[in-house]
Amino acid sequence: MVKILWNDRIINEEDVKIGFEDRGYQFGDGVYEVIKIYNGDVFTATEHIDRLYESADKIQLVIPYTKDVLHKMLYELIELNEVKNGQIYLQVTRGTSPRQHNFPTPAVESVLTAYTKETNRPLSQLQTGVKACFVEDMRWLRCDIKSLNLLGNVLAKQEAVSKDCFEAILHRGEVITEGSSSNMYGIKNGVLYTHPANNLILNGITRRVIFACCEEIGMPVVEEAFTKQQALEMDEFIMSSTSAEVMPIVSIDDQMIGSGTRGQWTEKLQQAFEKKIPVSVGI
Ligand code: DCS
Repeated sequence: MVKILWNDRIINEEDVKIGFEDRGYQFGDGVYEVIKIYNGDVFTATEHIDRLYESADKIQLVIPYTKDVLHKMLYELIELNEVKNGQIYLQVTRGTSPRQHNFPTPAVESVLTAYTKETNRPLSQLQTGVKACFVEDMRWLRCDIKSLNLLGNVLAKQEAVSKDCFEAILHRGEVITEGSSSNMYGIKNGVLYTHPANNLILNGITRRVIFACCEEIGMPVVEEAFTKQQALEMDEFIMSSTSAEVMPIVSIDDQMIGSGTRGQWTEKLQQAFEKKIPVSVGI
């Protein structure tokens, strides 16, 4: 029986009751996280939980449990569901109350749900790399918040998939921001370039792990926005996310990047990343 974390209780899936007037359902009024489980251990759990509370804070949503309690509940959940390798999806909404745009008056309890899922690492794509395409970034101006409102991201990913691409590279005008569910980086002459962590992108947890990896392998990081044209002229290109890890992008809009295969710096980064995850099955 699959167990779900529902507020501060872990219960059977069929016992979870979500109101049709849940503000997450009606407005996308809430925040979420996707966290990776490697070898029964939650990877970068503290960073994800911290970012969840930061996102909640930015939309004035109160999570009525301490970070510590949430941390313990997540461990309990993966133990009960016996997940070895997979992920946790966790979301918190502003609760259930008669539909009105402004916050419920009086305030209601937020609604937290978290569940686990077994997933495999994308091992072959980490070697071969994936195709991407440019898509105009049509999202709002608070992309630093990991909000449940994902329509802009959903439409961008759909456009990419319809073009047989793994990911959409979003751009505002000529400037690359990030992916529909990932961060984007170009590598030129041994330097890693990526958009600064401001309101236009999500400050990815994998992005932070990549910065640590860059330090270890002696690769300078420049947090500066670059253009679509500059992207096409990079020696190597990568995207990162909790599920995609350090993923090579070998073509954009059917134009080859560098040699059109995984580059040497990408491989070094992947190796450094691999050493940080609790299980090493090789890439
Ligand atoms: N940018 C966006 C818009 C994202 O949705 C994500 C993660 C990232 C960057 C990368 O952040 P992490 O490195 O912290 O994962 N998106 C999650 C999602 O919705 N599915 O998988 C990861």
